[in-house]
Amino acid sequence: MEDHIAVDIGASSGRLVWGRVIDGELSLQEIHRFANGFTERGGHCYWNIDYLFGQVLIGLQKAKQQGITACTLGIDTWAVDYVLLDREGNRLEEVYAYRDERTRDAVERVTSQLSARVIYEKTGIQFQKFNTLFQLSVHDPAQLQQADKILLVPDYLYYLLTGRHINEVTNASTTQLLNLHTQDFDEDLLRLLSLTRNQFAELVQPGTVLGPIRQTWREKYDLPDCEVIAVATHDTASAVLGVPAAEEESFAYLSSGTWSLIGVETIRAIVDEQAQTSNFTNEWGAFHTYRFLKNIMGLWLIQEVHRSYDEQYSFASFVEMATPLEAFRYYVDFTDDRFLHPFDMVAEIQSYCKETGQEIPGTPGEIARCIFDNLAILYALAVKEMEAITQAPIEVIHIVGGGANNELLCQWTANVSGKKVVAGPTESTAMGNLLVQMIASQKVKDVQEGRRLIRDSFVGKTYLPQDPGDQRVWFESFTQITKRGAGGSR
Ligand code: LFR
Repeated sequence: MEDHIAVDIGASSGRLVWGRVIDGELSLQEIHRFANGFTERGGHCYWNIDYLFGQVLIGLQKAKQQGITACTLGIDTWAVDYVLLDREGNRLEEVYAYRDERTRDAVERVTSQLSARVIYEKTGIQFQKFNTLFQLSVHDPAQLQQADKILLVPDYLYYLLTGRHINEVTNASTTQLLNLHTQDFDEDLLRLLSLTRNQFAELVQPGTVLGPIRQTWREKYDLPDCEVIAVATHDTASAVLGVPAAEEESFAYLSSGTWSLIGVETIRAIVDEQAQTSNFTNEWGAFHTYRFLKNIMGLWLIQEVHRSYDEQYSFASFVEMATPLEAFRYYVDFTDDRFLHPFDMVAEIQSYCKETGQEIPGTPGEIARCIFDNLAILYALAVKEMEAITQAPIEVIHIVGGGANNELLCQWTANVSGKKVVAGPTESTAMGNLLVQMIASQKVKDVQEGRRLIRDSFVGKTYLPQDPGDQRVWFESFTQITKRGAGGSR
């Protein structure tokens, strides 16, 4: 099959992208784009999963209208959020969004039953209160007992489309329930949640062919003839596949979207104490790799600031306003949970500066500058930590995703880290999704060949470190003011 469609749904928007190889280059065309976001009801945050599935069907209809009659299809979304199904395949509950406050104390409660060290050695996953492990630990136990199957969001969309139950591994690893040694769900963690292995589905690898779309959808809507393939269904796993790095390059990636995921690709998980205290995670990647990475707050900060200012300023104008301003006037630890879902992001940043005895950023430009400077410093610290833990120097940071368009952030990431930065492609997630489809349908041999195809298809922008000023002072001030221990507070 020559045509491939990537369904890529992030926390703030989703898209269907049509990919083909034309004259040795990967050509992408967006077929359909839609908004996403969680809504708050009765003090909780939920995704509108029926709407999202409806948008997938609309996108596929449009694909047919644009002349795609047969194609392969893959789906990726954000991680950790789950759907409970009864025996008949009906959803038992709305889908909680990971920023919901219900897991406030869940990490403490779970780790008082099984130590953090033991959980980390088993799973290699960074402790974040929204991981599925913690979400399930506060879910209504009676309802959990009723669940015949527990699927993550892309697994559920695949189920609706094809009728097959799967737990695809890249996303399943973010549950913090997979055991690195057995490569399956961990029995102790399941017991702790009073769940059984058969409440989850078969673990499948990216590249697994799931078959056609259900007859009912094909009859009801005029859809292309799709061969549905489980891709790297965690968007970050797909984004990292889409990094245009060469095999010999010693690189870090920064997948910059709602979150900033900065890390390296490894063959083995690293679960020593340094990795744990530095709060690194080992998410499972496609083709038996791991993403040794750190999950840092991302452009969600600026999206929320945009909301605080009643959506008066565009994203580009935040960058424009921030660019001429002096760097590092404010130090903020944006990994602090207080920035996960504050009522008003601008007010939260201002209170943080006040509480830490700093000047208070007042204008939209100052707020944006404060965000970009501190993200750059967090990235640079993560790179230093990774170099220390893996004992391997990093030559270049590939920034992919929406943040690759932010020239200020790219340049200052280079300045503060002292590393070369290569920015782009912004659509690396869709590209990574498409690559797995192409590998599964034997159009592309392997990831290296796929990354070469991406390099041949688009031009990245290089940022070299400019005279950065006094880096040492920034690092010291950051550490002193934010009282951030080695590796971060989360
Ligand atoms: C990025 C992402 C991150 C994950 C967060 C929550 O979109 O998938 O990798 O930690 O969203 O699911």
